[in-house]
Amino acid sequence: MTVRTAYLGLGSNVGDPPTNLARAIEMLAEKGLIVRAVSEGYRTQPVGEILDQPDFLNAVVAAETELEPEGLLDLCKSVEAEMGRETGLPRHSPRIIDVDLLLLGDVVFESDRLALPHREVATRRFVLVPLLEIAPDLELPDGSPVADLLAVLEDDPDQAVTLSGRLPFD
Ligand code: PH2
Ligand code: MG
Ligand code: MG
Repeated sequence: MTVRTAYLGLGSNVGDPPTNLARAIEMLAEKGLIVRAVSEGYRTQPVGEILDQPDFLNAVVAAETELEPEGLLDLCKSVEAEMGRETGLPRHSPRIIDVDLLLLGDVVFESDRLALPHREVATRRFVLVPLLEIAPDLELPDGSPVADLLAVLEDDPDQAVTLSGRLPFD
């Protein structure tokens, strides 16, 4: 078995987002992930297909795991389901919790359920800012620096990302 570092992107804009993110991270650990780093929370403007919805709280977690891509995706989805995330809504609807698998070591993977690296890594400030906070020297599987992706997006006025502070862990 290979131990890899996974980077997970978390987001919430329903209920109490700081509590929701903290609870999701606790559940990831309860389900066996070894959590190594948690970014601060960032308040972010909605991006994507539904812009008229509350701001999100986003964060990124680094965790070690021996799981392969689909198994780790199942674990992330089980956290969403157990936290009561509604299913069957239109894409990009408001949600109590979203747990996205961004990167898993240097794995490049594609199935009908999952792509690694996650496609949002390259284009979303709400992913890149917290990711680079906890892993400033991170590289994509092709060896390109993740920091270079943010430099390209730095000036996008429709993707405001504001530091919100530490998440409420016990
Ligand atoms: N997630 C989406 C769509 N849009 N916007 C922000 N700011 N943060 C998110 O986590 C987010 C989003 C789909 O998962
Ligand atoms: Mg998402
Ligand atoms: Mg998702």
